Amino acid sequence: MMQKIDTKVIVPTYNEADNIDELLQTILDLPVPVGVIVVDDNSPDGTGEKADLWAKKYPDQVDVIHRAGKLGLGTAYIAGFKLALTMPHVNRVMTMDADFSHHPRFIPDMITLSKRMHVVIGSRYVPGGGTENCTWDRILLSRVANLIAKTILGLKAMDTTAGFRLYRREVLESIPLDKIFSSGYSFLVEMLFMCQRRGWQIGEVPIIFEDRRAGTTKISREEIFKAQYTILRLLARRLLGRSPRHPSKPIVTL
Ligand SMILES: Nc1nc2c(ncn2[C@@H]2O[C@H](COP(=O)(O)OP(=O)(O)OP(=O)(O)O)[C@@H](O)[C@H]2O)c(=O)[nH]1
Ligand SMILES: [Mg+2]
Repeated sequence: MMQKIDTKVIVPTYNEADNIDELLQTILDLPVPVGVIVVDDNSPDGTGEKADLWAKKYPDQVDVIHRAGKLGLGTAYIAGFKLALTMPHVNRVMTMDADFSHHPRFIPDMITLSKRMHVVIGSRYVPGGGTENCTWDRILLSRVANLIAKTILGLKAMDTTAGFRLYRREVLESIPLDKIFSSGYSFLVEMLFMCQRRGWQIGEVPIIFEDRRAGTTKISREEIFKAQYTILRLLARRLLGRSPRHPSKPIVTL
């Protein structure tokens, strides 16, 4: 009998047709039982239809959410979280990019650490982690965004903008998903901010982040501008808001 799938990986996609088949194959081949929820925003390149074929072939492991158009990374995660939480035996929900920047080979380590930690980050900035083949401007963007999130918002994790994450069910259930303001990339910082304020234990697993294998970037100037706004908004909340519900807990690295 097949092991019950207790981990779902949410993969938001927009024009990832060149990556999606290999990605799903690699995830389903992992030695741990994980399922996938693809959240596709009506990609013009047919990513959604490709994902549908996988869902048809592996109905227990693969689900696809189709949205009408490009509605943003943050809201795609939320749609995936909501579906995952309707599945009773799912007790961990992960997020990762479709472009192999986040390699599925790190998933088992992240699941292992989730036995002790509520939130696990696939992290570039802990010993053993790093980036490969990335251009200097991408590295700089990531470093600056990370430094800002850490200093201005007091986030304690080393990699605060990583989209490769694991949340235990109780974490997602503690967060008012509909009240998250950011719709795009800054969702990641906002989500981590909410996890830390609720006192959830946050751990990091080193990963090597590689530049996307195929396809093109979806980060725009508008996203960067919106992210700056999110940081200011969260800073206001940090300064004016209620104290955290739980005292903060230590960060542990695998
Ligand atoms: N559903 C959905 N997915 C999105 C949207 N924007 C980005 N994505 C997906 O989110 C993931 C991260 O986007 P990327 O463009 O790879 O962003 P990045 O990794 O920061 O930048 P590059 O790798 O340089 O392109 C990828 O799987 C994208 O296909 C969106 O609006 N909707
Ligand atoms: Mg990418």
